[in-house]
Amino acid sequence: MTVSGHGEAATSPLAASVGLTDTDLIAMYRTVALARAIDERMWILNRAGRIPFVISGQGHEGAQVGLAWPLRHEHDWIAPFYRSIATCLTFGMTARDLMLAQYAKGVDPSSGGRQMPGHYGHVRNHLVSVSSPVATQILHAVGIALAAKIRGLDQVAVAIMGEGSSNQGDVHEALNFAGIHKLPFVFIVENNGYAISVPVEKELSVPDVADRASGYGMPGVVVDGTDVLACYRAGREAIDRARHGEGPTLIEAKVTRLTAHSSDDQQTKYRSESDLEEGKAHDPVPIFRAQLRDAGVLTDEIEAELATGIKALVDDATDHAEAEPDPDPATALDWVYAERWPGESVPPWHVEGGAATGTATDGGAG
Ligand SMILES: Cc1ncc(C[n+]2csc(CCOP(=O)(O)OP(=O)(O)O)c2C)c(N)n1
Ligand SMILES: [Mg+2]
Repeated sequence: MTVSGHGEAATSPLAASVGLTDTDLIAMYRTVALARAIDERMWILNRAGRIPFVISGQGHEGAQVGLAWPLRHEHDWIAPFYRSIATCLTFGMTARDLMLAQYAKGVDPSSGGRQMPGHYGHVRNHLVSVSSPVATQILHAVGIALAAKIRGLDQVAVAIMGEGSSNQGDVHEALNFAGIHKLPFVFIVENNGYAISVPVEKELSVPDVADRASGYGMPGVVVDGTDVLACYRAGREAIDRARHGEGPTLIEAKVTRLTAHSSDDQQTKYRSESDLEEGKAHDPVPIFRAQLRDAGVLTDEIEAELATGIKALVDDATDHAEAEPDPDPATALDWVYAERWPGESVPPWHVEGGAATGTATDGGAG
């Protein structure tokens, strides 16, 4: 089978164990690997002085792809956070979309260059624009879940953040409300053991964020964030529960942060050599790759085809973003507040009549 052989539905025992086909598993791996390649390119561009700031998803990609995979595209909703590169790819954003945001170009679909770097969003793909004050997105997502329930839309809303952010007061209010009203909502915490330089022992008084779920009357699930298929199973179960009116779930994925907090941080100041080495053993990319090779799903031929395709996509996204014009400075204050749009004019970034247009997805279940 080749990557392009989508017509074939070969099913290895590994794929069958999660109710997917080998084609699905290869598409998942491709999204994980594409997210990593885009992320690595961003760091190079930052060091080369081309983009001002990188906040990385490296180490989180496996959990992000597995957990978001069962959602319905352009139907369900995600309120992501700044590390959600692989989540955004899984849910329909393209390499070009992400790179346009990094370069803050006029046609950047996240915000037309108005947002902070890493604050992705996409109208057509139902990705809510990231808010800089951490955890505020959970209230947006719970509000969407409430609206979906009232309107009978069969939609599920997901909020995603780190474990440090999950200590904010907004989270208590949101989970309490979602639990009381049995909303179609899933709360995903990507626990990477740090909130910038603060280690998890100084963030939580309990071993797991998921321990708190019972206080809100919902299941709390801990999942190994390096195990893409375990994340897929946990995500599917929670999303099915939410869609069938059984209420919200809290999923905590244990991940590792392979980079500094951001390109403005130096993590060797507060992390030991052994901590950093240990992190590399929890890198989801080689772990998923080895699992798929052992299962006979990934072959040399497929890997070579994937690698060529991913490099071409990242090169294309970089060249495209480099070539696009910056936003017109005269419009800097336009479309920031609601007074002009949708009432008077429409932002020029991939939006037509309130629904974004855009290109075919690079990642995700398609
Ligand atoms: C309300 C608020 N307080 C502080 C910050 C500064 N800040 C940005 S990211 C971050 C750490 C968040 O840690 P965590 O939630 O564990 O996510 P991680 O970055 O580790 O993925 C902090 C404190 C902020 N953006 N908003
Ligand atoms: Mg963290």
